[in-house]
Amino acid sequence: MNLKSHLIFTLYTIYGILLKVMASKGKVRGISGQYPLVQNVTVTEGGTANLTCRVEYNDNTSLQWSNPAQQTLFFGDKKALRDNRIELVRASWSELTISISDVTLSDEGMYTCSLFTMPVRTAKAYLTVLGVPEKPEIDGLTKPAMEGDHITLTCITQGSKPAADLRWFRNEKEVKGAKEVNASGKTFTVRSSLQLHVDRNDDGVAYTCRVDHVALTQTPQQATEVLEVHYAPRVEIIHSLAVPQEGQYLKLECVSKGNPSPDPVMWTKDGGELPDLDRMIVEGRELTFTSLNKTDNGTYRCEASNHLGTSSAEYVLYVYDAPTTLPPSTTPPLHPIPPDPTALLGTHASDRRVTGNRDPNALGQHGTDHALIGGVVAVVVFVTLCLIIVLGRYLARHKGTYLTNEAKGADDAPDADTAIINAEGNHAHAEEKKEYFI
Ligand SMILES: *[C@@H]1O[C@H](CO)[C@@H](O)[C@H](O)[C@H]1NC(C)=O
Ligand SMILES: *[C@@H]1O[C@H](CO)[C@@H](O)[C@H](O)[C@H]1NC(C)=O
Ligand SMILES: *[C@@H]1O[C@H](CO)[C@@H](O)[C@H](O)[C@H]1NC(C)=O
Ligand SMILES: *[C@@H]1O[C@H](CO)[C@@H](O)[C@H](O)[C@H]1NC(C)=O
Ligand SMILES: *[C@@H]1O[C@H](CO)[C@@H](O)[C@H](O)[C@H]1NC(C)=O
Ligand SMILES: CC(=O)N[C@H]1CO[C@H](CO)[C@@H](O)[C@@H]1O
Repeated sequence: MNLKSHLIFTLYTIYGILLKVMASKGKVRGISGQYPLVQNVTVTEGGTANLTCRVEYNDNTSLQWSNPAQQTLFFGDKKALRDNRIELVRASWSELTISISDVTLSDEGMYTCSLFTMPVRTAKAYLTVLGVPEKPEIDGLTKPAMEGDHITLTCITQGSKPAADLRWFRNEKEVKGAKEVNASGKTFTVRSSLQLHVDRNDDGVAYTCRVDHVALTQTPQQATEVLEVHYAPRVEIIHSLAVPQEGQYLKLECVSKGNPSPDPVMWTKDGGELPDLDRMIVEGRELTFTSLNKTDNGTYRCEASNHLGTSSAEYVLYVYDAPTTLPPSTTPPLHPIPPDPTALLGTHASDRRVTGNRDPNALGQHGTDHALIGGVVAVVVFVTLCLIIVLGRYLARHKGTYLTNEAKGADDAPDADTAIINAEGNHAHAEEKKEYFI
């Protein structure tokens, strides 16, 4: 054996191995790539579904689509089933795509793509059809409802697949309902109920039932009902003056709420008819006094009713002296309720702030007046203390003139006393005491 023949043998061996490898590679590739590939499809009822079958490496072997009932739909580019909804989209050596339009729930199922190699290779694609929920309906509303009624609103939507979700909104704000799902054939009937104990606050309130579902991409389906609630009236009197004085103009308004609206309202004085219709004018819900007279004091009552009931409100009028006779501090207090000038000024100030207060004498406002007086008193006390300190220092420096200063101090004493008495909080008493001191 020589080297040459050895070399040639080796080369041939390597060449042979390479050929084998290349051949096997080609073979593996051809077999492994030659199978159909499909994907599951989801489509909304009434829509169009595309079924695509692909083969990566194909030696012109035919492809076929068949339906869940094993009927052949397309064999290559040849239509096999008479159904106008089924059409060919694309047929090539590597792809077979068909489309089903106007899809119904009965089209749902497993579709098969077959590649006619030996043996036949198949791939299965599941076509899911979504059922579109119908527009919801609200049941159980009594119109009008009476205050205190227990009512159950029920919202129903049919035809959803999968089962839809129902949500309730009370004037846009979500409230919780009780959901119940019932299967009917391939679709679902969904029910949601809302129990209400109706009161006057529900009058005019909108209850909306909304359907949430995958098949509703843009506009959600919804239904809305507006509650009408009948309730007995409730009245109150609003007055234009906190401290009515003789000669003034006074307006009393009978504000009534009720459904149906209670109309008209009735005014009485001390349980009888209004005595002086020249000065007491009734217009709609208002009673106006053109010029108050002391003889007008008494209890005024307004009453309103509808078929559900009657309600009334009362206002006690006490006419004070005219403001022109506003007495100076010299007037001695004669009445049990003295027309004290400071008290009058105080209530006047609060009058402007609380026009429309229900309390005729505005007693509730005394708190703020006390706070004001307290503040003033605090300032006075502070200033007085400062003066005492300054005075004390002054006295300490000028010990020589101590006696005369003591006399001066005695002079100042009543002022400081009154200031302290003021601090106690009773102005009228302070003034009385001042009078006694003098
Ligand atoms: C189906 O395929 C056709 C052609 O490729 C395309 O125009 C259509 O939009 C497809 N439809 C769907 C639902 O994918
Ligand atoms: C498939 O068939 C067509 C003619 O029908 C031919 O032109 C093409 O080369 C073939 N392809 C393969 C991969 O055999
Ligand atoms: C396709 O749908 C079927 C049936 O619902 C399921 O078993 C399979 O896993 C799905 N395949 C893919 C790729 O989602
Ligand atoms: C389905 O609805 C019927 C009446 O419509 C009812 O009697 C039944 O209880 C419901 N079933 C379920 C499971 O909710
Ligand atoms: C109040 O009425 C009485 C009798 O009706 C009358 O004499 C008097 O002048 C009236 N006072 C005012 C301020 O109108
Ligand atoms: C109802 C009421 O307050 N009546 C009074 C009206 O005023 C006179 C005196 O001006 C009183 O005697 C009444 O009691």
